[in-house]
Amino acid sequence: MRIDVFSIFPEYLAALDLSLIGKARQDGILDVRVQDLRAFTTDRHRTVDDTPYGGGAGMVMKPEPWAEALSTALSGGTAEGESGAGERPTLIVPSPAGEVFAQATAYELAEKQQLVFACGRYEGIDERVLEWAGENFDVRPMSLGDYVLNGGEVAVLAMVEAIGRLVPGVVGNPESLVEESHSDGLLEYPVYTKPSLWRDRPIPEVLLSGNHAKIARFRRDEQLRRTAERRPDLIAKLNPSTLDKADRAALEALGWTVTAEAVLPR
Ligand code: JB8
Repeated sequence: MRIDVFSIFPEYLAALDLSLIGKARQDGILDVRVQDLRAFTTDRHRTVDDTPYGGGAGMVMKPEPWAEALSTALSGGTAEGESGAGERPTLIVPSPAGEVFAQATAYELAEKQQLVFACGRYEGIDERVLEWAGENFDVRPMSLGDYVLNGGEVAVLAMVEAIGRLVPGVVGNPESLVEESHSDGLLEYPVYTKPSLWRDRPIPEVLLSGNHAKIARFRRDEQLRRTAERRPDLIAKLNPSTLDKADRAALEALGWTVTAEAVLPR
């Protein structure tokens, strides 16, 4: 997978040299290209911003450097070539006004040949850049959640990590991708390691029983319990057909009603 990132703070993206994603780059699985947006300016002061039409606080990113920068992402090669035979690259624009980036989004984007990330700063990028880019890219304004960052860089770090780890070969043991939070619509169960007694705190006894069915049931009940406690919105989204008899009993005990159609608070 090719990943292009444009930012006026390319040093922010240095974290992509590290850990799992850094290793995948070394191994040639991820082709990550970070570029400084200011390299695409033509004036003495390398200007990337200007005042907003219509007035208001702050500055807006000028369209011209963005057009020059994004054009370079349309050449330079992918595994599939660049003849127009393959799919359009996806242009992800971090924005508090974007669609929410979720695990399902990460799975969807992990299938793409090329992702391009445009990191805005100030009050954002001139809207015409997104309209113009639509001629050559599948444009996706994206938000990590309902809070405001100072720019797109931190959001890109999060999205590249969430997507990159789903690309085949990036995570050494792909089984570790199966049993994790959100993959079945529930939060993960709690985990413990040695020592079995630590500062007067034992681990749950069932985990020492060797009874694998009982351990699986304990873990599933813990997933349901903490999801109901912390993320009732996720419980309400469960498909009742994915719930077995013990799941239903656990949810009823937690104050939920399970019908054939839905899971509802009682
Ligand atoms: C200027 O909160 B965010 C976000 C905030 C931003 C820009 C991009 C993303 C650009 N402020 O996701």
